[in-house]
Amino acid sequence: MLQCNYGMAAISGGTQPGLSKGMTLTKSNLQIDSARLWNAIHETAKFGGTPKGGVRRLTLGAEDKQVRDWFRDACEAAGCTVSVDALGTMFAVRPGHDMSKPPIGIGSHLDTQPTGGKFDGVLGTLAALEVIRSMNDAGIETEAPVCICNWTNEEGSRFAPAMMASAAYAGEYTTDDILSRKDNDGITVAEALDTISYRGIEPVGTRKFAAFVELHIEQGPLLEAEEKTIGVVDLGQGIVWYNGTISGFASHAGTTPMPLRRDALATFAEVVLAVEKIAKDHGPNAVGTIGEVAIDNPSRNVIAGDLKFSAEFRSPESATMDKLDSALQSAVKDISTRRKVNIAIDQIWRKEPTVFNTEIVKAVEGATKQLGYSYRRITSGAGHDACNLAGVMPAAMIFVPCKDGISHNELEDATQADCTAGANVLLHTTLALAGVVSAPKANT
Ligand code: HGY
Ligand code: MN
Ligand code: MN
Repeated sequence: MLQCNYGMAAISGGTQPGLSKGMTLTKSNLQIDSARLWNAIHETAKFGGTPKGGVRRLTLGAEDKQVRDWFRDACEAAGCTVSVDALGTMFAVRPGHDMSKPPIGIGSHLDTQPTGGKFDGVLGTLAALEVIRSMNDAGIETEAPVCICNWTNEEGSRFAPAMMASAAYAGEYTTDDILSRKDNDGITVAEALDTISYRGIEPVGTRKFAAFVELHIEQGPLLEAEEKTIGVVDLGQGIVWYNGTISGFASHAGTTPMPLRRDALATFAEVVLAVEKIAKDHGPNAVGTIGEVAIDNPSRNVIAGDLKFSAEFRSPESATMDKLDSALQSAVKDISTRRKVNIAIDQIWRKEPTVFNTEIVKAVEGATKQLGYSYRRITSGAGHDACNLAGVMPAAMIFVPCKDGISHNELEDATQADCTAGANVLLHTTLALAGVVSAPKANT
C-alpha cells in the first residue's frame, strides 16, 4: 500500500539546517531549475533536428542512439545507476534511504514521430532528469529510490504497436514477439537494437515499481483554451489499430473502360471516407484516422492493383470501440462487394481505455493545488506508456498545454513556464510518493 500525503512531501528525518523535521517542501523552498530543463530540451532537440524546427528521431535509429547516449551520460552524472532491458528501455535509479523499497518511476520516451516536435515524450523524460538534479541540489534523501525511465518505441511509427516496450513490460507481448517485429525495410527490432548497442540483458518486466508518474504535453487544445496550467489525467482513451490490404487489378490507364476497372486506389478512397464517417457518426467520443497508404509498384498510367494502408479508431469507451470496429467491417464488406475488389482488414493492436490509479491521481492533484497552479481533470486523447503501466502498477499522468494543441507536427511548441510548472508538479508528486528523509539545502 503506497503511503503518501497527496499534498507536499514532509521532512520525516532528523533536524536539518534550512528545513527541520515535519516541515513541508513547497514552491517557496523547492522548485526545479527552469533554465536547466529548458536548455536540456533544446540541447537534445539537435539529435534529429529538422530545418522546420521539429525532430525526426525514429526509435532505434542513429539519432535515437545519440539522445540515448546523452541521456545515459546525464543520468550517470546526476548519480544514477543506468540499466537497459532486453528491449532497450533505459532505467536510471537514484538511491533512496531504504533500497529494499521499490522505486517511484518517472519518465516517458525519447523517440519521436517522423515529423515530430521537441516536447512529445522528451518533456516527461527530461523533466524526470531535472527532478533528480533538483533533488541533488537540495541535498534531498528520499525514503524510496526514484527511477527515471526512457521507454523504447512509444511512438509506434517505425515498429508497431505504439507504446511497444511498456506493453511488453506489462505482459501484453512476449519479448521474443517484439524482437521479431519488422519495420517497412524488413529490419527487426532485435537487429535495430544491436545496431545501436542498446539491447540490454535485463529481462523485460522484472524491475518492479511502487508507482509511475508521467509528465507529457496534452497534445490537444483543452488546457490552452481553458487557460489551465496543469491537466490532472485520470483517464486515457482506448486505441485500436488495423493493417489493411486492397487487391484490385492493375491494368492500362488508357485502354481499360471505366465499368471494367477494379481500381484499388478508388476503392481505398471510399474506405478513407468510410472511416471518417464512422468516427463522426460515433462522435464526440470517437476519432478515426488513416495515416499511411502505399501502392504496390505505383505508376501514373497504371490503374492501381494492390495497396496497403493503416487505420485506427480511438474512444474513451470500450463499447464504442466495439461499435466502431463492427461498423468498419460492414462498410468494408459493402465497398468490396460493390466494387468487386478484395479488401482485408486485420486488427493488429487494441489498447483498452485506461483508468489511472485514484491515489496517484490525488497525489498529482494535491501537489498541483499546493503549488498553486490552475488545473482541470482531463482524459488523454493520446496513448502513453503510463497507460500500459497502469495495468500493472499504480500510475497517473500530468499534462501541460502545448501551443494550439498541435503535436505530431514540427510546429509542436510549449512555453518554458508551463514546462517548468509541469516539472514542479512531477517533483513534488515524486517526493510525496517516495517520502523525504532530509532536505538540508532545500531552502537555499
Ligand atoms: O499514438 C499515440 O497516441 C502516441 O502518441 N504514440
Ligand atoms: Mn508521447
Ligand atoms: Mn507521440
